[in-house]
Amino acid sequence: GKNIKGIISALLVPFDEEGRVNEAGLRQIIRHNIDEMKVDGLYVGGSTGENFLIETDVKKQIFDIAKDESKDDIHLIAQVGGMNVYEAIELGQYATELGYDAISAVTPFYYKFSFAEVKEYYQDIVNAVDNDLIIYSIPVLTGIEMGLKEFEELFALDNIIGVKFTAADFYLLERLRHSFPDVLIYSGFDEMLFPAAIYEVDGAIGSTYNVNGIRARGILEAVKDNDLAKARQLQKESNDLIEAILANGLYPTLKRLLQLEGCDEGPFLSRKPMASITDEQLEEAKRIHEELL
Ligand code: NAY
Repeated sequence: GKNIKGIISALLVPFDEEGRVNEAGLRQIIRHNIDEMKVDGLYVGGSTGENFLIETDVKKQIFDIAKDESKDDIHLIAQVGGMNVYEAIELGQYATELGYDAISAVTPFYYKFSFAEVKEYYQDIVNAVDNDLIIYSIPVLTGIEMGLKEFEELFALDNIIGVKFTAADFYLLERLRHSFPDVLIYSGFDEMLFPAAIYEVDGAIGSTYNVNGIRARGILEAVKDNDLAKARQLQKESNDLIEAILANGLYPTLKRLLQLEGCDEGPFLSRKPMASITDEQLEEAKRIHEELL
């Protein structure tokens, strides 16, 4: 099996006024993650990458750039899922040929899919793609809730090696960890990394690690060292930051913080219909950068 552990940033993608990828800026963000945040990996094509707003060929372009810039220095996970299973397969095969360590797929959303439909979706992807797959469970955005029994059925499928668990259900997290010691479990809510670490997740995948990766690593290490006071303090500092970022607009603020950290090539806009940053938000981002980062 693969050893994809630790802090994994959900990669942010900067766009220009026409909605095109700002490649130079994207390369800077990738370098910042590797060189400054010391991340163990990147999760490419997640919600954080505004992935559900872009065309298939642009998704491939982003997979290309992330691989080219990071070479073999860190783990790369390609999020390929969505509502179009044929696209998921095409993207999964594409990322696998590029050398991605694993693929990941969100549960299909918008329609209220039954668990049987969700399971077949994963079966179809793993049958067609020669790579390991990490389930992406985020019920707050997808409406797809799965319990222990459903996860057990999915983990029984060949090549499904893990789950990105973006939920505040620590009872389910404990049951999963206990029941599947060999499955890779990633914490998906950055503001809850400390409690997830206590339940011995293998790592964490999240948006704020693009700027807060060092504190996040500190949380994982402090829990491993049984220094709970230190871990709690680092989570408190992280949450002061995350709270302010969420209140100011998650993706625009994270992109602005990256610019203030020196990723300065070209526009760092969001892709429509997501709004780009306003003057007020810019001011607040500056304060956040000075006082909380
Ligand atoms: C991705 O890009 O798909 C993710 O990593 C999702 C994880 C993030 N969840 C959401 C809903 O955005 O990192 C978290 C989240 O941004 C963070 O915890 C702040 O709430």
